[in-house]
Amino acid sequence: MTEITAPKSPVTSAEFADEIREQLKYSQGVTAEQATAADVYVAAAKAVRNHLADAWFTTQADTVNGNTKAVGYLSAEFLMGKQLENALLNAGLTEQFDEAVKSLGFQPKDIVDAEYEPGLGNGGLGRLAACFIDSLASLGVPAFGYGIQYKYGIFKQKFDEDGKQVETPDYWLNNEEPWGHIDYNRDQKVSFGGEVVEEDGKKVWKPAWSVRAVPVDYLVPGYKSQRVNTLRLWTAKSYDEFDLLAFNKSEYMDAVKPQVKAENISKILYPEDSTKVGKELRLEQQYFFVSASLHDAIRVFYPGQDKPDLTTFPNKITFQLNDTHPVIGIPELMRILIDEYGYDWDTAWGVTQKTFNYTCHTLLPEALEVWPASLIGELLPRHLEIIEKINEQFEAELKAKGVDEATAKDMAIYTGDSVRMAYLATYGGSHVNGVAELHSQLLKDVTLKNFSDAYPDKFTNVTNGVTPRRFVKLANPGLSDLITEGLGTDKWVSDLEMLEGLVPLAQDDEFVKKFAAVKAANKHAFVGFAKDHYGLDIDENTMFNTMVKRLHEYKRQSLKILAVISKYAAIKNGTVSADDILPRTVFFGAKAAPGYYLAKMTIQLINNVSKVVNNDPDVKGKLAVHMLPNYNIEMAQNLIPATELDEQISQAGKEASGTGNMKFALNGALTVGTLDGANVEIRERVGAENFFLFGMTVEEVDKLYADGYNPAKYYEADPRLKQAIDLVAGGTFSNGDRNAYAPLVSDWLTKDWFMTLADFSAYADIQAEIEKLYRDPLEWNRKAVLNVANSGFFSSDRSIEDYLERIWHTGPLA
Ligand code: C3B
Repeated sequence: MTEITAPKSPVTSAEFADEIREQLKYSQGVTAEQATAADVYVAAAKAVRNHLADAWFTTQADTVNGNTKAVGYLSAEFLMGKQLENALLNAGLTEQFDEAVKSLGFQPKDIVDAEYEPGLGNGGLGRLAACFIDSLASLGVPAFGYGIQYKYGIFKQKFDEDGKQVETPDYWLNNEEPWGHIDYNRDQKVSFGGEVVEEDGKKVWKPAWSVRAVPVDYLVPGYKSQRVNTLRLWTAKSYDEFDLLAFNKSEYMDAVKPQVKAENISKILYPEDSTKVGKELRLEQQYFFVSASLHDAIRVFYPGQDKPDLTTFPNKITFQLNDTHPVIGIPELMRILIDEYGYDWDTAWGVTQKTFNYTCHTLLPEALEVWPASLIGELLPRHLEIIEKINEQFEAELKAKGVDEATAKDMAIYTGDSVRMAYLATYGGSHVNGVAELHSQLLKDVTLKNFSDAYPDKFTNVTNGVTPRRFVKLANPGLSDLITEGLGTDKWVSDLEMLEGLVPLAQDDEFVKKFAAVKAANKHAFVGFAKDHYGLDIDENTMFNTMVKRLHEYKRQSLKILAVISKYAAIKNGTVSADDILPRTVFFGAKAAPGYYLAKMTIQLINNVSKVVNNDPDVKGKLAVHMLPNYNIEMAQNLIPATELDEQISQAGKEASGTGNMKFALNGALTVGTLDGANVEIRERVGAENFFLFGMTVEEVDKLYADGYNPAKYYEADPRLKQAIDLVAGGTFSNGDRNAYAPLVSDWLTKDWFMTLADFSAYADIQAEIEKLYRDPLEWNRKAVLNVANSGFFSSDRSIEDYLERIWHTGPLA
């Protein structure tokens, strides 16, 4: 084992300034005098990267030569956020950087802001992957993140004059991107199409076309672990850059066709999230990154070996399938073992099943991917054969277990028409986990019930977590300092359960007041951020109430906006006296999938409610509503620390976990929420008296569906709800146009699949309780401190520890 060497530091700030100058001169081609903030950002990024290089090489060597099994996290999304501050923190260079850039005539904040945020993920699932690789590195566990370096990430969101969402492409690679290192010499060939023939009694796949998968390596530095792991994102290149023959005939467009076809594979991130998509290109993407990653792992762990002993593969690395997106990896590893290395079926199956584990992130049946068999057959004919054979073996196994025929049919991986990827993952791997206690239970009881009956030992839970480095230490320096002061140490940053030590301080009024001052300062800072970024004027002497997440019906942004409308009407009509009105600013942030009609209409409604409310002199100073455009990690880092009341109001049984809820609690916001996903565990830990619970439970929801749900009944029963819906239907938020929101209104009144109307009264009622508490700042902030103190469990370090123990059976490098 190589000795662990510290990153190349410490350096003084003067030395670091010299390193930046050197990068400017030799890499950027500008002098320090000519340099702009954008130049200094790139130069500083490269300088930090150099400091991490030695630890990166050491970690790689130890990963390969040591005998600690590594983790391969296969994920179609990694929503990393900006890198510079995080890299500086983990390299121990934050102070040197601050001084160095000042000596070069810049403000540190301007340099950090010059970074363009990569948007290589949709939402929770992609951000979770980013938190997990941070925690793996911080715990010193050897790990690779494997994914795709999309040329265009999640779209940039703007709003037009009518308040409609407009999507524009995210040109994130338009400027120099200093973090990723493209490694042309470690490429992989990935093939598609063609046919399977028999040669000498063996199946041989003759693909029709291939693309070149080139890795782009990102360093993943651990916090105080001296370890630097690798995030390897594949980019697709063509083998035939140019068809000269076609070009000579001056058919230029034809000449570049193969290149375009190949490069299309890594061109764009699908912007759908938890909704149904089934597109050929998406399957191409999935196979592309998974095939390249599996081959890469073999290259890494058996260097230079023509005939490696791949029966040891599961001892070298365990692969986590992040949702169904990488599940094609199961037949791919079978194919590699059988076709490329000559193993028999049973040996290959043993290795494959030991290698993979599957995390399910949803409860919506439509979000579990199902591929048409015809599509797989066309694109990956050999894989379809293997899947058929896996299914045959599976059927025989079920029969031997005594599972009846009807049940076995329901469980089919391959139905003849289609392939159910969640079922393939469940059978083809060792473990299946949900992402919160409730979610894992519902997977066993409902979504994957038959599988859990047949294979009870496979199922387990790992509750999600978030990294305290980015979401507390970096996002909330004021609170971080206060925590460190309160605990007398900053060790909590890598041992978040230490926050419990703050519990007694919640009874210390002086400490609570200091906490309140930090929150006020964060609100003040956010007012500045909102002015700079959105041109908004926000009154910081109002309660900051936030709902940020993807726009989805089940998350029920509708419930929030209807309550806001109802509040607006009450103020306008004088049903509440001026003294009883608690001034609030409501922030929404949400992207809707471009093809998701009702979600986009909800955004439009929120924008137009915002216009009406914010321009109405009658409610000025009492209520303001803002739909902030382009919710992303940067906004989260600024808005979450400033928030006092957080909304987690999904229909019970629909949000697998949620991770925003954890970030808010850790930053001292109180939550109003349903008993859904990780809310349940947050409430358990922070205490029922420090959480605003409302709404139906999973059992009540099920019963109401079973009894027959009629939303109109609720509309008639609660005058506040009736009034709010009538205002929308009557054109108050559409310049008198009564048709503008007709589809939304009709959905509420006749369908309302996620029972927004049924939960409205409880939600509106609890507002009084919330406002009463808020009027007592000391008590409010005491509860907020208790939220912080009791949320240490929700560190992604703890999630990773759980994966290590329950699923991966490995640990840190020695
Ligand atoms: C999300 C779920 O919707 C969240 O409840 C959960 O916290 C995160 O995953 C992380 O586990 N999710 C997502 O962002 N995209 C999907 N396709 C499926 C689930």
